[in-house]
Amino acid sequence: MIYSQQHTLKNQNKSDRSLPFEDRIGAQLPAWRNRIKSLLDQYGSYSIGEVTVSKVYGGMRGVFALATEISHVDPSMGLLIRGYTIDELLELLPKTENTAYPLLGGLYYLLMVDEFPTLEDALSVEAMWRERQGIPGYVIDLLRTMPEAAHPMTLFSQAILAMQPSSVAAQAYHQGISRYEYWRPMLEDALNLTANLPMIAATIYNIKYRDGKIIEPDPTLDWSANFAHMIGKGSDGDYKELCRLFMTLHADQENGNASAHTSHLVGSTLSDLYLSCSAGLNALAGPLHGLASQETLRWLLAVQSRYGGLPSHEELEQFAIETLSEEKVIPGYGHGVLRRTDSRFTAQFRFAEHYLPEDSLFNLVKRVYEVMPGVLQNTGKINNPYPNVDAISATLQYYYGITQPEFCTVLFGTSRLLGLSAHAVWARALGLSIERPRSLTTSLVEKMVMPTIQERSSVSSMAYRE
Ligand code: NMX
Ligand code: MLT
Repeated sequence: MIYSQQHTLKNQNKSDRSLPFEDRIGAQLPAWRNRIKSLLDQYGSYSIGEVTVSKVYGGMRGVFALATEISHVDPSMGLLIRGYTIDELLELLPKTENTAYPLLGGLYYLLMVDEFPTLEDALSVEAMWRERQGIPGYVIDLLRTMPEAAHPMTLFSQAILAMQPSSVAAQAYHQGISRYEYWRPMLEDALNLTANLPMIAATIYNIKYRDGKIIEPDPTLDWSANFAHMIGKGSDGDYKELCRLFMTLHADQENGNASAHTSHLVGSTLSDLYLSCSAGLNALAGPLHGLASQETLRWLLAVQSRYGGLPSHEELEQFAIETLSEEKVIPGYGHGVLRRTDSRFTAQFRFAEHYLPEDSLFNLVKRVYEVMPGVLQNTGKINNPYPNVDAISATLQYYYGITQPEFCTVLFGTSRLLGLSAHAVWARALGLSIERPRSLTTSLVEKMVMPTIQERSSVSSMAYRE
């Protein structure tokens, strides 16, 4: 335990354990609202960063523009969920007997309630999910009508959008609920939606790659392992462990990454959770974001096919240089915030060393890790030449028979919606504002940075006129 030593498990008894799940969140809100209000009252006009011209044109990289209590990405420590590192989460989150990886019910409890879960808490979330299982038949019919060429991420986003008519929050809003109470029906939607994510993912998999038959969830299995069961892999104990690990690692990544930010933006208009989560998935489906897991696997398979096995270091370097010379990115490498190897990569690497040390694709992943940082460093422009979560995730899935590269992002999204839904509930609980930054034309930017003093002040006042 490194980071969270100061507060490890101390908040395990923060709220009254006899309170229902919703009230454990509700009990914390007055203090949170006061804390943020007094911060704004006293320090609202303090600057905590600078917006430069390169940041405006450079995807707002490095601009602190969002606040969330749920998670934070530290450039060297990596992801911290409620202050806990990936390794701490893997070690400390509750597990059931004979499993080495966490129950996702426990992680969702931590994301939502901000208290470190006991086994009982984790099991209570798993039980709430179990009670809410079931996707409407018309959603399955809709997925079946889609053409074979439809990407599984398109189906995933569509399925969630199609479930929107059942939004409890949308209905409550139309009946006139207070803005400050809106988080309660949002939480209801969050539980209903997240309960069904493994089933939605498995249904997509079964329609696209198996015989189309739907397998009902097994009530004796946990949320992650049920995905394995519903795609016909229920008897593969090691794959169920991988599902638990995968779902733990991909569940959240603060609020500024493209899918979280998209989902947050949509939710800030008071759109319901189905609308904002579907939008978030559309951002995750981009190759610079979650689709990189698919792209990595395709890249690794192309290397294998070129060299008929494990290439030498020199061959691999050559292949990478070719990819770069075609003005493509090396998928699975680089990051907008991290400046070290992603802790989520390392956790999956450890799993592979234990469960599939001889696998040829894993050995290629290893070799890429030896070669790629140097190659990328030599480009002279990359800020982080190390692997991210996607550099290995699809390789592990492939080993267990998920051989369709494009499906891996659906698994990423299945897990990530746990985080996005928790952010959405808390954003409404804290009454965060609708997002509405300003934009400028290049002429205005030029005038702002290259004018005489007199011109500059008139342009600034024009640009900032409300
Ligand atoms: N391969 C080739 N070039 C790269 C790579 C890479 N893996 N990563 C960054 N660069 C380039 C980048 O395109 C930019 O070039 P230019 O100035 O010509 O536009 C330059 O290096 C500086 O970029 P950075 O500031 O290091 O990275 P940035 O924050 O802009 O982008 C990523 C972050 C993740 C989008 C970028 O590293 C990338 O495209 N990686 C490959 C795709 C990938 O693995 N994405 C998954 C990220 C994790 N996830 O799951 O979402
Ligand atoms: C993520 O997990 O969302 C990725 O690492 C992307 C990011 O953080 O920018």
